[in-house]
Amino acid sequence: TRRDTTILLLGSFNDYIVGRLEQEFRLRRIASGDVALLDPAWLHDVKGIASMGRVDAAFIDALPNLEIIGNFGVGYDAVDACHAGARGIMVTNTPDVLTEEVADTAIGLLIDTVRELSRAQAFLRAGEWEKARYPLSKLSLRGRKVGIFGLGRIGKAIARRVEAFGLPVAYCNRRKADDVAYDYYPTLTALAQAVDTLILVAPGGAETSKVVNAEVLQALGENGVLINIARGSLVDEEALVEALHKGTIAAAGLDVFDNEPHVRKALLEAPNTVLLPHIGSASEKTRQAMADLVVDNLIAWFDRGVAITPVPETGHVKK
Ligand code: 8YV
Repeated sequence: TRRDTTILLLGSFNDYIVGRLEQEFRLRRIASGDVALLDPAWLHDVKGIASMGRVDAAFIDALPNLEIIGNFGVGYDAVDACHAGARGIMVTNTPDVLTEEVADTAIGLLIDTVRELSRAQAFLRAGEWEKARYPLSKLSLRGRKVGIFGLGRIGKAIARRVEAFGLPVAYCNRRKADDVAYDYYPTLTALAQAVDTLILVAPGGAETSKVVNAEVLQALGENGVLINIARGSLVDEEALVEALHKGTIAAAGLDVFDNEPHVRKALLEAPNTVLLPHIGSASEKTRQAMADLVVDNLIAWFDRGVAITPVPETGHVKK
């Protein structure tokens, strides 16, 4: 029966998902997708994975009876979905349930970066207001043109918010979207040239690795603001640090980093930045909805032989 099916939990999940999984399955837990952590006594029992971290080809191959990997998050660049697909293993992610939350965070980060809300609060708390007024912010949202790199579900939710702010939107995407009227640019450099505010919402992985390089930052220009709520891997962080120091761009707001949770010192010390610890989807409400979708995918798979939200690379996989 399903309650005798072994699910392997990878990473530090919250109590809610652990509780739900314990109710529905037999659970094994390890800290990460490291083959050395697998116990030969039970690795043959593992039929499903619920994961918050890396699941590479070697790890997939080390589990002979694996059928499904449920990724906690809409971005699944940490899972080798192509390899899973080739091996007939299903991969699911958590789309839709976090779309509006992440879009809210992106807008909050944008406003904070441009109008210096966090820095102004630090000024007040340090008692500085008693002595002087907070300096006028050099930047404003007014008059900006916003470019969105990656016009998927979250990109569109951000675009709708930006439109409501009265700002024009342009985008770059693998293909032109036919359900929006925003200006389309086929390359990131062309988009950066056309706008002064660039919001990154594209998936991580090899295709987008370090696409925001010195050339793109140069194209964004001295009034430029970079916002990243996607993956740190999209940005050449060394080039970004240099661009911030030199004034090649004006400011950056980052929720994601190349080597999380480690944030490179040069970035912590760079001027005009707002840095957040990857909290885009991190409300109790949204994280619970994501957890439910991970568990519901596993239940659907073992009860009915179907996944609710399969990723495209494994859309063909049958139980
Ligand atoms: C992560 C995210 O899932 O959905 C995504 O792609 O980046 C987040 O919601 C979360 O940080 C847990 O790894």
